Amino acid sequence: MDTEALRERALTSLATARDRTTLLTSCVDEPDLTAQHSPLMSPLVWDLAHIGNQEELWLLRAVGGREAMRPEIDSLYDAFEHPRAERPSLPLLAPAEARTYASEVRGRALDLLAAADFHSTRLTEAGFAFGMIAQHEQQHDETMLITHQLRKGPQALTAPDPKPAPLFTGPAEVLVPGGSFTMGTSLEPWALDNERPAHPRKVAPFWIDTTPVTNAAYQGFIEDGGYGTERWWSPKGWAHVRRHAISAPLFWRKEGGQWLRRHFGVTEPVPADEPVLHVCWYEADAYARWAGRRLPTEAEWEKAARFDPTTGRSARYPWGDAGPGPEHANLGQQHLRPAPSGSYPAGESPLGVRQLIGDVWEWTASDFLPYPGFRAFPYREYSDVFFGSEYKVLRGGSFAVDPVACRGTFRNWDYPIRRQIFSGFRTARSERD
Ligand code: AVJ
Ligand code: FE
Repeated sequence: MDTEALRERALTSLATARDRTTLLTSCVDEPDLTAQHSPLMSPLVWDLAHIGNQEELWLLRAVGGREAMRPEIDSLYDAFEHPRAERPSLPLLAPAEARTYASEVRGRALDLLAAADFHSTRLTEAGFAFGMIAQHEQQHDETMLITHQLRKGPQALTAPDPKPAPLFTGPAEVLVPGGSFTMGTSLEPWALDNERPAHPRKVAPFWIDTTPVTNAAYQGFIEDGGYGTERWWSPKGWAHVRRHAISAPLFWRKEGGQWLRRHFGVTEPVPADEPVLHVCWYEADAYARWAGRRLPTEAEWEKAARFDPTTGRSARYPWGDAGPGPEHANLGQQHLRPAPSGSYPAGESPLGVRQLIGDVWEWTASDFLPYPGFRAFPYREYSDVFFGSEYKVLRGGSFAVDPVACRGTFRNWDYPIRRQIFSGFRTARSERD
């Protein structure tokens, strides 16, 4: 993309993010914005001002060289100074002030964008800082959508359901050839530090599910006594589900022999053909073992998503290099749920794997680790401080992820106990098993 196309993309990406932020923070009343709906989450009004504060830090101050607008609020919105559970007791900006602050920052950021030199520094090269800030806002929009899902009370958000897709009748799994492929990227202009650099990675041949594991399949595990059978679980997973008496995905309950779930304020029968949602890594890992399979490694997932055996190269997305359209993937909160497993034929990979992008984040077997040659940029607190064995990698994005923050190389991570996130999974097996 040339400079003016990137500038245009930055402008529309920032505007799309702000429209979504506005939607998520205007569909509930003021007490709902300042309340903490779960100790796992910030009050929505914290996310709102934090979005503005990060934009001020990176665009106005780092790129523009401006003075702090309100230096006294920086520490309130520093995610590392105050854990989420503490945030409601801070002297946060009230909703109206937070909105004004974020929109003043935005006005100045757009002035900068119009004049920014996209070649002068690493931060502005190809518009990176603007793309990073649009992705940051969209990531917090997903976080706010999780807060909405956790919130008690009547439905505040609506969206049309995904179009019903013809029943998927293809094979249940596909064989991905072994050998080296290119993992990560050095070319994608707005790829974040942990996706870089591109490097060769060798993977042994493996089979991977063509579609994400469905609620119906997951119910098979439950009805077979999966939650009560120690041998399906890792030792830590077993201890966790015992200790917290976990016996189904988050938000599920059984009533009169039927599984129901609470979904954005509405109780509904668990939809049999949708990808399972709101499971933790331990549950995904146990299900896979019960099914005689395992979770794919992160490298396997990326090879399945990007490797084209006819060209031998890694594409940006499963369907090729073109950006996601509504025919490819369920992204951007266009719908408030994943589409049935087997949807999006136009988004399948060259080997025929479906829904790798969008619908549900997919747990992988892998810890969150840096690629060889990793360099923290522009700040260590984005990725670097999280590397290690505490976090598991999720790939592919959910229905709540905007296209600007989603690609075949994009990496997400969370604790293996987390399940308020829009997480599901698919399974794999080694060729020789
Ligand atoms: C990449 C989703 C794990 O929300 O903690 C937002 C993204 N980083 N602000 C998170 C992020 C800083 C991050 N995740
Ligand atoms: Fe943040």
